[in-house]
Amino acid sequence: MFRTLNILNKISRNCRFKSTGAEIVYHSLLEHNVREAFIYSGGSIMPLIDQFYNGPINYFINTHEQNSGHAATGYAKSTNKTGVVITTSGPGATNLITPALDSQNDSTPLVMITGQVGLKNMGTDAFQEAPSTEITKAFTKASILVKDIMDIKGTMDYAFKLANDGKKGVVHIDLPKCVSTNILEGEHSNIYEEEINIIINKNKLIKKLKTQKLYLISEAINKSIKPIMILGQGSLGNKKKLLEVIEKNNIPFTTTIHAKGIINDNHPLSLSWLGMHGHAGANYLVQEADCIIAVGSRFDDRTTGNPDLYSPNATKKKQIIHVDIDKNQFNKSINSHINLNSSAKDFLEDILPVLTYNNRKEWTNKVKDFKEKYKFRYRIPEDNKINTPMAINSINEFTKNLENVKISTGVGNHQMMTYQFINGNYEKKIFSSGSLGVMGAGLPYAIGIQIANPNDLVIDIDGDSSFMMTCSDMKTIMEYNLPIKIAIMNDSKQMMVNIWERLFFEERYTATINNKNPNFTALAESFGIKSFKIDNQNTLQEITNKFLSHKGPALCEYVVEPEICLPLVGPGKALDDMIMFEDYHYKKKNMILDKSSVPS
Ligand SMILES: Cc1ncc(C[n+]2csc(CCOP(=O)(O)OP(=O)(O)O)c2C)c(N)n1
Ligand SMILES: [Mg+2]
Repeated sequence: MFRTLNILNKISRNCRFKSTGAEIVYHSLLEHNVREAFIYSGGSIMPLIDQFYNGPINYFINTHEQNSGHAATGYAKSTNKTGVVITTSGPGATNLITPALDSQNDSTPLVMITGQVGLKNMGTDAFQEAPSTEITKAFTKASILVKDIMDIKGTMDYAFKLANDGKKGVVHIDLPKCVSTNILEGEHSNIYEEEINIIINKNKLIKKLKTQKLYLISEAINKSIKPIMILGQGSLGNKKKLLEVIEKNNIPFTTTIHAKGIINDNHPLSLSWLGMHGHAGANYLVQEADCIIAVGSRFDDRTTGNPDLYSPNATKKKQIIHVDIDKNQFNKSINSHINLNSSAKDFLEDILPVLTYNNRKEWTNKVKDFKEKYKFRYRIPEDNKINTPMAINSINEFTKNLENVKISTGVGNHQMMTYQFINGNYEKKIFSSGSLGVMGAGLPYAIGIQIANPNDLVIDIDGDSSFMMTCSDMKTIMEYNLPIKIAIMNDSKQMMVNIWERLFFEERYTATINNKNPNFTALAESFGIKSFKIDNQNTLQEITNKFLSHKGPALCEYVVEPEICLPLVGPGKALDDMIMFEDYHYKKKNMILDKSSVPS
């Protein structure tokens, strides 16, 4: 701490007396409380990277800029901090596009700083030149090419403010090499002062405008017979107030994947999570509800099914309510009848006093029935073999009563099954790429999560294909001796897509079968990572326990039988038009139904 202050003082002195652009950026990172950053070097960014030499900010190097971006995203998702990723120009910047879009789409605060060729060389197809801000401005909250050293400080302040304002997201700063090596002669400009004031005043204004809408919302909820609250990522951090609201008015709730666990899945009013592979009870009752209250959720198409067929009763009654901090989310996919531009926190505080008690016995009983009736199911394969749900269940057995577990996933069936079979007893327990759905995020996410939460048990539950996309980052685990546990569900398939080929492409299996996979355990050992392998039921729990109790980094290959993930809302179907477990497996004789498949 003392060392940090010293450096801050020294740099602030330097800022007044001839700081370089790179020094100003580094100073600003310290001012914004950045203590960890994910960086990857290269020519144009060297002046800034050089600032990290013996400096107080811990830096981490992944094996690819995409991984650096995902690690910064995992870091930010698992904390209330802003992720910071710094790369060079050209390929360094373009390699960041995928994680930046992932971060933006999942509302994760990320400041990405890229090097750029000198201003005079821009537009000449110079070595390692890319039109970086032109590419990123299509999806970020702001993409700023800093042309003058005077503007660096103001730009950095604005970036951290904007990334965390309202619906959080990505701000990209592109830093030409001449700007980072220039020396500031005069004062910092106040280039974004006005924008920062607008952000501050906008938030005050939003608060004032709400009264009438709140009245309409309370009327709708109070008279509703079958309300459901849909909780999204924007509602995280408000467990206490949420409990008061739902319990006072007996409002059942369901969540998106990101908000799973915000209130324990075991709560009697919980319908678990909803959507394409979500809890069938939640999907059925969202369609039956007469009032939908979506809080901090943007009606992502994975959670609505066919929007034209969405919640017909609530639509008819004009009682679809959308509360979101970002008014641009209103009426994007689902037309809502009452929109409230508010943070979840303010909304819950304001609505609580105007709700009246309502016992809604019939509706809440139905919720309990449906929750039980449609609990997630899986089969037990023959010949003592295991499948992905069984493997995940064994991980759940080990972790379900622990408090500091954080799990990342790849994208695919294993991801959906993780949400199905891991206990949702607290928020921010499972992290995955929800909106962009990018395979390969699991391992670098876990790295960022472990760095941000050094004392937690961090597990990456990955698919064989997802893992292969970024597995070079085992080197990063080895480099920093991060005690991450990698659980690979090896079904030798891109199973999620393979199933779609089975269901919707007349079983023409194309490009979804991994005929050959590497020897995962030998691969892990070559990175100095302890390895385990499980291919049968007898050793499943025992080896899982050993694997997860191992002190350092470890990888376990689960050799799993391919398994379909159900329920499934097919393309173009209404949310309650699902392929159900019982229907799909009816008459299948080679599998035994597991009656006790739901974790408590
Ligand atoms: C970068 C990227 N490319 C393609 C896809 C499309 N996709 C979604 S799931 C999936 C298969 C995933 O396979 P695996 O990681 O083995 O998981 P499994 O479904 O087998 O559990 C594919 C190809 C994607 N989501 N991300
Ligand atoms: Mg697979």
